[in-house]
Amino acid sequence: MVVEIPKGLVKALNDARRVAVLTGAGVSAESGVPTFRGEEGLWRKYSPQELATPQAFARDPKLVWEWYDWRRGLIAPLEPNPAHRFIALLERRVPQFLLITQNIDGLHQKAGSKRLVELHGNIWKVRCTREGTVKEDRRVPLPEIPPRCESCGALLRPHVVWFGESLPVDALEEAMEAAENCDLFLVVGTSGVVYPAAALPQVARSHGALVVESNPEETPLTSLATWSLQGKAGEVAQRLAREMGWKDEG
Ligand code: BV8
Repeated sequence: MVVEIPKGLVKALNDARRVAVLTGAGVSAESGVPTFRGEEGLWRKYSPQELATPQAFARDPKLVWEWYDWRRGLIAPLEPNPAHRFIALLERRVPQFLLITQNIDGLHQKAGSKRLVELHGNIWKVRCTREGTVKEDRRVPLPEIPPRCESCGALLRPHVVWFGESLPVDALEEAMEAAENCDLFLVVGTSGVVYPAAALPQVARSHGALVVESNPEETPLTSLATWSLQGKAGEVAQRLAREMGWKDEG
């Protein structure tokens, strides 16, 4: 399906001084990372309540870590796709930019994005449940499950935000500020059902920003969008880069 790029969008992207981008699992789908709610989504086999909550971790840390260890093994060899690269390119071409990702896979960083906040943490970081210290840990597979803190022996947990947990305050504040002040807000590959991230496009819209959505399906955010590009993020990105005359340096 060839996605039509509206002329108005090309002009808006060229004129934009402040751009904010919100991404969800869909931006990593073409890299091979399963989404949460799709056909073969992660939640079909497991329910979020069973695995992505502090209660689940308290009840069965081994089960929760088996799920994360499996996801880490799956993600480790994967590469960014043209959508990640387009977003990293966009960052270098607009005066003010912020990428707000809900993803924990680290593929935006791998694509060269620098100005980003991770609203839901990062699967490559672990946190000591006793000391609160956060470390990067890229061991795949983990040598022991559940892994323990090498300095105090307490359980380690994934440094991600589970349901019912608050988002990192500074990341959320930075995201809100960007949504309130941007003139263009791109939403890529999110089902728009998880809050407070899903509220950001509405914040941008109500502060006068143009909102652009890239998603093969309609979402609760589609009605907010000035332009809705119904297609896969990687394909839309390549079409958009071509219309903008930008080469994908990636
Ligand atoms: C909080 C990290 C305050 C872990 C995740 C009732 C109403 C409203 C809100 C709530 C409610 N009950 C509870 C809440 C709050 C809750 C919430 O929103 N629940 C929802 C389910 C109703 N939120 C929270 O708990 C948040 N915290 O509110 O704190 C608080 C404090 C104390 C007590 C109470 C409240 C914390 C939420 C963070 C949860 N952590 N992940 C991990 O990953 O293991 S959420 C997880 O789902 C992801 O991180 C992601 O952010 C989120 C949303 O998923 P998406 O990224 O959108 O992915 P999804 O699969 O859903 O969709 C993929 C999309 O891509 C689809 O649209 C598809 O069409 C599209 N797509 C597919 N292929 C492509 C594509 N797009 C482009 N190209 C393609 N090729």
